[in-house]
Amino acid sequence: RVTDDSVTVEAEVVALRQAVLNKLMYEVGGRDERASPRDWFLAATLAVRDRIVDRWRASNDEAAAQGHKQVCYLSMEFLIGRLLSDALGNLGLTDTMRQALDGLGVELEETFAQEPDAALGNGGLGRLAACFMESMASIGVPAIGYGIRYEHGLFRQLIQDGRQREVPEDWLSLGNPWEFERAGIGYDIGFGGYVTADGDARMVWHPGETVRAIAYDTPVVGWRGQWVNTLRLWSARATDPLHLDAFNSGDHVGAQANRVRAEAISRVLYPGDESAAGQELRLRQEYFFASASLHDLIRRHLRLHGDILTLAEKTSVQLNDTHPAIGVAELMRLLVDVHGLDWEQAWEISRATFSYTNHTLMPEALESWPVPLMERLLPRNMQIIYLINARHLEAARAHGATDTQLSAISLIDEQHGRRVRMGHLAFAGSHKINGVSALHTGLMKTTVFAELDRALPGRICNKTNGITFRRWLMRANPALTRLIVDTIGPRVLDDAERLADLAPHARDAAFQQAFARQRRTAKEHLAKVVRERIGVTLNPDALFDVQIKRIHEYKRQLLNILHTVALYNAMRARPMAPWAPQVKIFAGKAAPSYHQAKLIIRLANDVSRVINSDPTVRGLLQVAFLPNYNVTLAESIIPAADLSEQISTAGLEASGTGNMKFALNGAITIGTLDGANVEISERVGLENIFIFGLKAHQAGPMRRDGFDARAVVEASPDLGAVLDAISNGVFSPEEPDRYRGLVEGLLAHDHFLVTADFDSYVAAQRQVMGRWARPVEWWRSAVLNTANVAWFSSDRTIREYADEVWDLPVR
Ligand code: DL6
Repeated sequence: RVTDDSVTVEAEVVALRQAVLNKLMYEVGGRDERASPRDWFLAATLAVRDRIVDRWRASNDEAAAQGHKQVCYLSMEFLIGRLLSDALGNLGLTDTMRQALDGLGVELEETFAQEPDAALGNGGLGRLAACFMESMASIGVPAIGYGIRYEHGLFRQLIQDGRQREVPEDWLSLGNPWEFERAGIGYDIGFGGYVTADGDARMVWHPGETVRAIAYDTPVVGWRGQWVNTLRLWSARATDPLHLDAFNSGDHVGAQANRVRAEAISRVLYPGDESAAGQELRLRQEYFFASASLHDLIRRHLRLHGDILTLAEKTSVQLNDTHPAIGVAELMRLLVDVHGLDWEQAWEISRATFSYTNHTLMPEALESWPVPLMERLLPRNMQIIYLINARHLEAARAHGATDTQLSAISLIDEQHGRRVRMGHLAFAGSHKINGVSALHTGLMKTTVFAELDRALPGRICNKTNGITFRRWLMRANPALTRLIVDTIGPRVLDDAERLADLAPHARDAAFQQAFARQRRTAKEHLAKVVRERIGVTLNPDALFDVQIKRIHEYKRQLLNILHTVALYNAMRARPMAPWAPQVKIFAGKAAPSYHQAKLIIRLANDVSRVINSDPTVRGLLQVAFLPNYNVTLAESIIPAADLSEQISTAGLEASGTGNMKFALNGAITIGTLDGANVEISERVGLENIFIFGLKAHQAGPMRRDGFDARAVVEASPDLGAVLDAISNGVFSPEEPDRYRGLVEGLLAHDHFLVTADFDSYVAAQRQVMGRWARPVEWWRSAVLNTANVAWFSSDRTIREYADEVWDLPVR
């Protein structure tokens, strides 16, 4: 039997090697003796893609034959990262490919490293969409993810003189071997123009401009390759690309103006929206992809089921945040104006089809569009929004709503120059609205959506986020995965709940040592990455304290920096005390126009420069800010982290998903009771997490009413000393006033309660070091984190959506 297996494995290796060579020769056009690493990556990917295509087809055929309901996941962002190792892992072909390439003198890891990190998203929301796509394929939910094929994803971050500089990211510049261009699948999307009523009072929109949406499909292969879904991204093309007359008469640039304008839609993720033109482009992007996706899903539905009236029975459309919310008005337009349904019928189908996920309650992040812009760009959609609103307000009035309540639930905000509230539109047009953690969902009901919840009760539900363990444990941390499988058996690979079987091993000295050894190896690997990137040599025996995420004031990287400075002061004051070595690691990008966040990046870099070059703390404290945080970098950092910083102002982080990735990999969290930290603490136990700070019900009123930050600082000498040092230029001697404004701002309006939580945070950090000094306790807690977070698998989250939101049986 052993012989049979080895023969089969060898045959697979030979077959895959031949497939790679064929791809290299016939598709990449290279010769093996001269092929570059990039050529090998292309050839390997194309060979793997072939193995996915048959299953892809089979999944599509089966879904069609069985008449399965399909989920359409509409998201402006899919932060998918690299795909080759994911696909090989899910197909069970990693070792086969390794051997196939070995025989050609090519290294698998180097081949992986050639793949650009597809950053078609900013952060949590986009990464969640990617995890969900993988989970839907893994548990066999027929799904299509719809988004935009941005030519330039999230900018590449350079750190120059301690400052963030943005340069364009270029993931498509050398081609994308994963995608299939579907030249035959395209829709003309209209903008502008005017609306007329034809004879029988049907409305006809005459757009002033049309842009063609062309589909590009990427297969998303699930665990063990059993099901394959599609990620369909739209690219914009001009319907009228060249004005030949203008070109021939010498205006070579002007002749292409249409093309440039049309193609700008899929040029960049998040065009700067400080200018009116930038805002308009963003709205064009939203409508472009929502409309193209709805055209596409209706076409599919009619092809398979023939009757538009059954749309909601066969299709669920999930709106990932408000970015695709214009789809609510667009589906009504298509049903009423194009397919001739009456309003009530169309509204019922539409509401049964849509559901909406909210990812933030921060007022500045709640999308709204000026009515005049909507009227100009999408005149028919704007009419429809008014009609939806009129009925919506009328129904509430009939149920006794007061004027104040009506103005709170109106789809039009009249207070800020008449704007369409996209969250309200999504809410009114969906049968289910979900938050992404229990705390966040509770806050939705009591804050932003309180009146809507009263007017349209029973729609809000919670779906706590999750992460795919295939990527964030098995692929990112193969050594820990091996240890887990060796300890509790391979069933855990298919059933995350089995992780609980690790709990009895948490006290086992041998297991703890193996766990710690694995961590040590991951830290050595990260130290190498850090040395290569920023030239700092980290001490792998130190505690690695990590905060990696978008830079935002509410996420409070500043609090972490203040603690770093406090620690630095304390170490300098008593250098001979028995300090355990610590490394503070930061990474994250700031939005290009977010000046305060960029200043925080600069401060982290200035602090790092001063501390890393101070001989008094050499070997005790190091600080590293790693540039260009992305999914790939996260995969190197997370397995190496001892301490996971989840320290947002309570009530402001909707969920977080980094917190889950760290806990799964055995890092211990230091965090506030915010977002999913609350549920993590319930599962891992309060003794295995370091919770500090104000709770949401305390922080909310303090933020609203203000508090005396100066008094807080006066009562905390350590904090006072830290702020003085920063304010007086200790970390910016070349420009001593660089951070004076930042500190003064903190004292005048500490909106994110940094000073208020400082002492409590420092006390929690002290507890961390106390536990670190007792390794048996530390590793016990670490193991119990891994053992107790199975519930945060995105497979569980997707099952909940399937069951409670999409009404879709999971096979
Ligand atoms: O739900 C995914 C993710 C949450 O985990 C984060 O807590 C939340 O900040 C993030 N939100 C966004 C941007 N929201 N908007 N708009 O990425 O969503």
